[in-house]
Amino acid sequence: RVKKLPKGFVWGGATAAYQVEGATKVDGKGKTMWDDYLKAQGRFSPDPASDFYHLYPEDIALSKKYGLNAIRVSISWTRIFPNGYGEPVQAGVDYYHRLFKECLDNGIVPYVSLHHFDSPKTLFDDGDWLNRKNIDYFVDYAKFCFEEFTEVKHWFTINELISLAYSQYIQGNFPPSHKFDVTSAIQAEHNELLAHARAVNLFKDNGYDGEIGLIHVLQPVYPYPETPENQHAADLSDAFMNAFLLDGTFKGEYTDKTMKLINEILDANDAKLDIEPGDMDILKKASTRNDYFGLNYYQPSYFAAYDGESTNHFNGTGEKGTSSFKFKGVGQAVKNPNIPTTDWDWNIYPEGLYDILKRVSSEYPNSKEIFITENGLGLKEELPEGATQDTIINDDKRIDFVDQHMEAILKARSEGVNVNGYFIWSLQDQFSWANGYNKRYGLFFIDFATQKRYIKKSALWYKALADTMK
Ligand code: BGP
Repeated sequence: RVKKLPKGFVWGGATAAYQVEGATKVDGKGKTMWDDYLKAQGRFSPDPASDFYHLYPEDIALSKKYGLNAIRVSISWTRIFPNGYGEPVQAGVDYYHRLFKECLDNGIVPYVSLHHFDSPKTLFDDGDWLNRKNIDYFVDYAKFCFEEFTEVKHWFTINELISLAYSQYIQGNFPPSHKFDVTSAIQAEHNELLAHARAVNLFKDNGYDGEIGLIHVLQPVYPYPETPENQHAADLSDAFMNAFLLDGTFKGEYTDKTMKLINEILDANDAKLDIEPGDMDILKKASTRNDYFGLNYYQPSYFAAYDGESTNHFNGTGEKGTSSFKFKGVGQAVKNPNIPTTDWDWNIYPEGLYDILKRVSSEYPNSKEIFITENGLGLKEELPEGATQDTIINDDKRIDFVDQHMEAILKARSEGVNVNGYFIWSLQDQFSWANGYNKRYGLFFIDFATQKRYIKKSALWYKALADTMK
């Protein structure tokens, strides 16, 4: 379907430190909020993950070979500051310099996030983003990175503020596993926005060389079936999942329209949001200073009205049809029978990406330039019997998925949306926070037992499209 990439298109693969690095106990690294949590849960371990800490040269060589020109990585805060603050650990600093050098030497531009779901354990125990002290520590850590890693020219502050807040305090599938704690969720969102805004203001005030933005995952919410009541449920969910964060980031205010919906949710849940004097000035100042916007897109949701108590089941095993989500004062997620879903009940709807791109570009012009920083398809995949290093693993479904989403992106682009890059989630197979090792997304297959890399057919497809830019 997609025949050609625009010249100069950023064509990358995405990773996150904790999902790929492994080596969680070496070189003075401090614990994140995940280490003890995963151990107690006993389902899977963050070691060795994709052993990227040691094998990054292999993955970067593959990236080069298969036509990528960029990579998303994140810095693990606790490799540098084991407790989140204090003296930096040289071994951690050195590792990231080596990694960035390897990328640059191979023509792979690193796009670097400072925070991808891996809060330091000490700060997590002290309230994480709910504790405003955390914001100060984050800004100190950001400042250190901006001044130390001057070879990095493309920064993102925080990855997916909503997923973190929502998974920690609503869905309950990230530590500390609270369910429907609406006060904490909305407060965490606001505080993370502040942390982002302060880091951007610092970056611009100090005139560091490079560009900066943040990453939101956006999930358009459609009513199903289309009735006025269901439309209202969809609007409420949209305010909570998308509009609140987009407003805070690119308008520097929560608009009346958004706050009316948010207040309806807060009232229904006896919840409150605490905005301190000066907060909105910080957001306002940063709102025009982002150089670009990282947009992650996987799926839309379909919502219907609901007036009972909150309950949910998170499908973290890939047993199709087991998820449910009913949120008091918002609505319930429903299945649209016309929309295919994955084994993890994620809706497949490429047009949703087109819709959300058009919306961001018209409603949030301060987003300036957009990169799709994650998009991809999680599948259960196995190494075929008797596979050798030459075996190509067939993932036609993934190719079809990415192709359709690229088509949506290029259509939006042809209509004037300033979208200039795409990072597939994920570069190589890695572990999934709440799903473990059987939900694979990579262009490159990893046999986690041997750490051998194998090529998937999608990598060949990726390369063929890369060649159209030549
Ligand atoms: C995003 C995260 C990634 C990644 C991806 C896939 O929310 O930024 O870290 O995990 O989603 O999600 P999952 O692993 O739950 O399938």
